[in-house]
Amino acid sequence: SIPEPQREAWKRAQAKGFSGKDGFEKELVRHVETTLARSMFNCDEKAAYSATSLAFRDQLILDWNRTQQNQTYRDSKRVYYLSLEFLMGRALDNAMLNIGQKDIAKAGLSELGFRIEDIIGQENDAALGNGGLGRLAACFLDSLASLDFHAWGYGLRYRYGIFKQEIIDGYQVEVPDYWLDFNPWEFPRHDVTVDIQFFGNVRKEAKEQGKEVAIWEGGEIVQAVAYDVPIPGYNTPTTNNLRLWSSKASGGEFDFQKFNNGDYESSVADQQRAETISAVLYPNDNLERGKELRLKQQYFWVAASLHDIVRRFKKSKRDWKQFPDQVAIQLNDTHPTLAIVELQRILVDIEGLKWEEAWDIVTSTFGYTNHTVLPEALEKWPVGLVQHLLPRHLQIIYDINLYFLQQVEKQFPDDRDILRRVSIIEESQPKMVRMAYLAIVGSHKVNGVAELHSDLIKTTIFKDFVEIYGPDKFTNVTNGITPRRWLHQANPRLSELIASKIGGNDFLKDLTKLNKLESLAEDKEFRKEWSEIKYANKVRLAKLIKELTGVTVNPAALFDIQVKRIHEYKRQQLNIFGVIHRYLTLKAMSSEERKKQLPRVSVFGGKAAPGYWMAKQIIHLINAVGSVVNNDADIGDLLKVIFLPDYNVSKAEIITPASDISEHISTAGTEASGTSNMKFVLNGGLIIGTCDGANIEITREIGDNNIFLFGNLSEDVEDLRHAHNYGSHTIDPDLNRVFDEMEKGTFGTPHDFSGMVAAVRHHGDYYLVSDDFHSYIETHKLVDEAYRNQDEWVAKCIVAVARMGFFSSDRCINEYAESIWNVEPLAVKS
Ligand code: NBG
Repeated sequence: SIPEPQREAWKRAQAKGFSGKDGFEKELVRHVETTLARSMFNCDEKAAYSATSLAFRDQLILDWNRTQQNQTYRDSKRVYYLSLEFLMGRALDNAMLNIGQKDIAKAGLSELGFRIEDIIGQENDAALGNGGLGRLAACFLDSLASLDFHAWGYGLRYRYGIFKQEIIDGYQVEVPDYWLDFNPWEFPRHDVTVDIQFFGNVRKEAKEQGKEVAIWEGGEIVQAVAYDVPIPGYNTPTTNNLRLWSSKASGGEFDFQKFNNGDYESSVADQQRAETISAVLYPNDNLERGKELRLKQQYFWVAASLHDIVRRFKKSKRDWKQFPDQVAIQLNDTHPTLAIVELQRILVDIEGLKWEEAWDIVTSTFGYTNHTVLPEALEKWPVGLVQHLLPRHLQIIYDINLYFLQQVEKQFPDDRDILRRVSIIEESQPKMVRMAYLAIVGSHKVNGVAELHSDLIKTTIFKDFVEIYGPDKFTNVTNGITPRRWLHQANPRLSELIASKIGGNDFLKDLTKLNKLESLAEDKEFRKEWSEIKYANKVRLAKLIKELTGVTVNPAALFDIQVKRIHEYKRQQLNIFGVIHRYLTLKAMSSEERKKQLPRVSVFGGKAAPGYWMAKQIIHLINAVGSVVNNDADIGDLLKVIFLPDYNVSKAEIITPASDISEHISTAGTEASGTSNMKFVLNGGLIIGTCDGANIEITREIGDNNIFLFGNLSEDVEDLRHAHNYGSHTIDPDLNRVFDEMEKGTFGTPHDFSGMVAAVRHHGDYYLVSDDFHSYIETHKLVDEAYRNQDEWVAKCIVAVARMGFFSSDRCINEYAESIWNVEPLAVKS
């Protein structure tokens, strides 16, 4: 650092950031004219976006520097959130709002000839995630910074995020997402690199006093380069860091030796192979496919992050025993489980600690969050693959398992079968490493993400582990969402109305303050303002629908929305079958009767994993139904069916505030939590849902007369499935009518949809579509009836919003901090 006598000069020259509208305009124009080398004669919206972002990035980075210096100086315990996905969406709007300068930017941009919405709209989403799991990580980062926790996120800097979805002839087509085109929100740290080793072999070397050390050598080295993304807290100078690793061939661009020897192609190939590691996000939600490259991604990211964490710890010259007092690492699902093994390796092989001592440190450091009970989503890696890629790690996994099983054997001497059941190594053909078991054994706390889910993991997939460790190791932290993005940013008018009625913006930092709204539910004037905002939000969505699909929808109709990844367990098929049923019912009516019906718009959105055939069929059916219904003159505005292409975070910000009712209709016991359910209710929409995930707690909070629940309960699912397979399985007659119509070709070639029909009629109806169909249809009738009474409907919405305080991700983060991480917030000192 700079010697004392020169520091005064530094301080005089210190960067200050802009203040006020004029200051902003100056910075914007400076960036246009110098950084971008343009002028007022060729500054288009893209350039104005770039310059605005650069101006705000400068603001952020000053706070970032201050926060990081402060955190280093205070040297208190830090939280590290390891997640393979961070579904951040756009950054500019969020940055402006969190640092409280959006009004300035709006005024400045307008003076310079731009509309702020157009500028915000230029940004590509940072789509480094699939669905709920990745968006949860993004909400957590916002809360950690907003609450002044010392916390870093660690992830991968994918060159391609989740694919873009186009709908061509009613089918999903995947297009690569070139999001890094221009990204002002990241700081490349070419000086922060870590060499990551793969393959090779392990040799034991004798040391003094009969000790042995394992030496992992040979193989190949890939370089990890850090890219830092500043995470601004809301209304606080705290600006935390998200560090994303990018892969590069070690030793620079390419191997000059090979190049000089004329082997140009292979030197480029090496470089490309290295860069492949961080090239693409795996596009599966709730599904694991054991691909070697995925395992490489996991180790690459985990090893780079741990190296960084350990390097930071070692600077403080503390004893290793204090590591868990300085470091809490949260594993977002099992994807980063190798971090457990890597830390044990660092401590034993490199730092020379005894196994037991090291293992105590490791298990006190990690916490593991489980996000699913679906068997197809539980990660397992073939032993042979791990052996080949990470030979030393496999040995350590075997040792961890050995000590663990010895302990279990002592504890349950009479239960021979338990060892087979809980072993980290599954004795199958081929043998597999069970990552969830490894994560449990290596962590001090395991949590689920909603009450029902946390109960289910304790009684089903992790039952034996509750016996072994006792129930206290297992806990629940119900998910939440950040009210900054999901209310203030997505629904500015509603946020403003609320602020004006309950005495200011404080609710954005303490969402329980919304409860002051409750008394206004009966206030006629307030209800009117509320409805006007909802209507305006529906107009905004109608415009987007028109732009993206060409279909005109009536904003006065009831908007019924289901947006999320397409998955059989989430049951978009139930929804579209229900829509067909509605269509058939309308068709069968006289025109007089039709006039009495409530107009509806059914909106669907979501991506299907590229290899998920059934999910793609569902998308195709929705589009096929849309093209029939939307063009049927008998129906007109009574029913419109929309599939919105390329659902992502920035579209969610427009869709969510526009819903009257949204659908959260997973088969009971399958959706761990869901988080869009919370977003919709917080934006003044009611929900129709099953007794699953967080729907149950939402009901408890907002009251069961403000939610439309239907369907079988999770405790009955197993018996129903059993009955389908071994008893008689009669299909709901209304559903049969829907199927008959599909088979008649009403919506195009019946063959295109035969898989979906067969899944229910002939293949055991695993997701209980037929069992829940009747109550689903009946509940939609109740929705229609309730919507007719607008006064009551709006009152319900207001009461529901007033009672949503619990679902802020701030509450979640405080729970993690207290019950899992043992950390307290520390504001930046000026
Ligand atoms: C998902 C669940 C959702 C939950 C999010 C966030 C995975 C593996 N799980 O229900 O399906 O809301 O995690 O916890 O993506």
